[in-house]
Amino acid sequence: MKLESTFTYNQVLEEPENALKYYKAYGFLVVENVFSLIQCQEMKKRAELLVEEDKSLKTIGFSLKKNNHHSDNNFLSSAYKINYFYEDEMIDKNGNFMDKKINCISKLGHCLHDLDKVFNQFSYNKKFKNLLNIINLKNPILSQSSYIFKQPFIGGEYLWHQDSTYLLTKPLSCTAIWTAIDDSNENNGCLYVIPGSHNENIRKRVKYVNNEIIRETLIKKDWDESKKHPLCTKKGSIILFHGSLAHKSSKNTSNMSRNAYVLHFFNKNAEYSKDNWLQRPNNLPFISYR
Ligand SMILES: O=C(O)CCC(=O)C(=O)O
Repeated sequence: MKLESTFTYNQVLEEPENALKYYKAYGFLVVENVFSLIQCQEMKKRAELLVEEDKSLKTIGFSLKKNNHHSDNNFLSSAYKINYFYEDEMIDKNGNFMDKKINCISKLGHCLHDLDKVFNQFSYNKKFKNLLNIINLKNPILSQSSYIFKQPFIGGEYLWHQDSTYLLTKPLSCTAIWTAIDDSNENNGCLYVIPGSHNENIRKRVKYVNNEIIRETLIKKDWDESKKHPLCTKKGSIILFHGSLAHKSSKNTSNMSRNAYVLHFFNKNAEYSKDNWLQRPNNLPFISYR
């Protein structure tokens, strides 16, 4: 099956074995027209409203490059809240926003799916359940949601990573669904993947132990840039991918935004690592996917 192949939602349902074959070969699936343009607009408006409602005048920023956002409370408490993460380059040394807040925002995370009524409805939808079922994730639990803005000329780079680095289960089961809220291309920061890398081991582990974020290198090897494959998507499409698949996105160098809504799932029957940074309090347990 050709690497460039994409599927429609109906094709996946009608020929699930083809979709599964593709997923097993490459570690991801691009499924078009999962959401309508109106639904994408609704999510975008909602995310913008949430930013408007954030009354903070200062922030601690969000470093994608240095990865040092892990160590702050804003990050840890986002396991059970909707927190705001801003672009480093849009925050001055005193923590003040250097432009309108909407131009400084990097992302919202990581509990939109359980705390916001609009995102709740889009997150727990039947289509996701069916798609996950086809790739054999039969009892999905939704652990984390991020709304990524990648604003024109500002939205920063995400370095190569595997999502199981952050969301470890035994056996591995972390799976992502990335929804394009805008069209994405190589200029505005589309996702790049290394096809087939889902068969490799996890190279890094980020965990939270004794009140400290620990970053471990398990395999000291860089991802091979020459193997990168861009996934340019139309708004309303999704990219479903394996938690071991290496992926990244570049800075947005265009005048078009590249918003995306990203969900991370794991299998209810797998053991969720007690060392994962994302731990939910007793009064807000993970909800089984309906
Ligand atoms: O949307 C992006 O630019 C990157 C998202 C990503 O890598 C993730 O959520 O794991």
